[in-house]
Amino acid sequence: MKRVSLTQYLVEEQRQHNTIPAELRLLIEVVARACKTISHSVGKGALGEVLGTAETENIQGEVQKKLDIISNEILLEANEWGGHLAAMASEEMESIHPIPNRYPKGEYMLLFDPLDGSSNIDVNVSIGTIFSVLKAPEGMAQPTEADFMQAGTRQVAAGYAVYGPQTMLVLTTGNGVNCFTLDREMGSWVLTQRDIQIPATTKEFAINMSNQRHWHAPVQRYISELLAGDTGPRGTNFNMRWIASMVADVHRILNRGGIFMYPADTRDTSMPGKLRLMYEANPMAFIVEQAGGAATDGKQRIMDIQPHKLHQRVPVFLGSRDEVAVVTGYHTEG
Ligand code: P6P
Repeated sequence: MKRVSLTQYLVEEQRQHNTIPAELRLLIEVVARACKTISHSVGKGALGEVLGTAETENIQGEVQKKLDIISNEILLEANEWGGHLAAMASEEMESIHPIPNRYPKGEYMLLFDPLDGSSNIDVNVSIGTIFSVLKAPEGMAQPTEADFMQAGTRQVAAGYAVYGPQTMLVLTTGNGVNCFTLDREMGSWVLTQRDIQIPATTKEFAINMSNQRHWHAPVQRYISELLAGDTGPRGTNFNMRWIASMVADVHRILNRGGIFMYPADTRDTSMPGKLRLMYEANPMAFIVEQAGGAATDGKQRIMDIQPHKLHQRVPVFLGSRDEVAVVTGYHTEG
């Protein structure tokens, strides 16, 4: 197959769909370059003295890994000077990060989880970077958190990099989902999968089973039916995978179908589930829907949720659309 670079793909998309203005193309290329740098750091492991914890906690109250902080810094420094952003927001930072006054400001806002799956860093399991792009409100002066409170349907781009056996970049700007593989020798992203489509049905589910005793009734019922296999109402056997890196689980689902779930449970009346809406659930929901899948919080489309807080959490059910419809149906049945 003729090698198509990320830049060529973005230029051709702009010609065909007029949905990637030059400033957005610059933003995507800068983020992709930052992901290359993160991939390089991640790949060094112990040799780069980047493993282990940083003895600090983030806003989520999670102990930060050295690579969490390194990845966050890489994304901030790469995106500050280009003139394409008005502000950034990160899982690793309590408040938003306005562009310093010494740099020009642009019309986009970038949100990211710089290194998702941190618990896997020190044991050499795939991790990733997730990002979401919103437009800054017209006439915005000094950006505030309120300017970021836009539903997922307002995203103009979303993507993730997965740092696994290959380093891959998965991207949507609203016209399907495309995948690029990092050519480490050339240092370039090469288009390797066009217009990924998630199979509508699946026999594979992803959930952290250790939380089973805490699940609400609809999830209890749904999972017990999957586990009953061909002896139960589903009449067929299901397989289970749980990598505990959302990026890696979603990448598998994009390629072979499946349903990923991180439900709310009886422990967290105030904190519905573990995953964050703005920089995990929304970008992944955009990608999954663009690949023909579905993404709900159990009752409504994730991308329709009106955010109220930058770091708010949301229950997540996403993947093969027919399977998401089953578990959503159990929630709406009550
Ligand atoms: P658990 C990683 O910390 C993460 O945010 C997601 O990437 C992943 O799907 C989930 O949490 C794993 O959670 O409870 O299984 O460790």
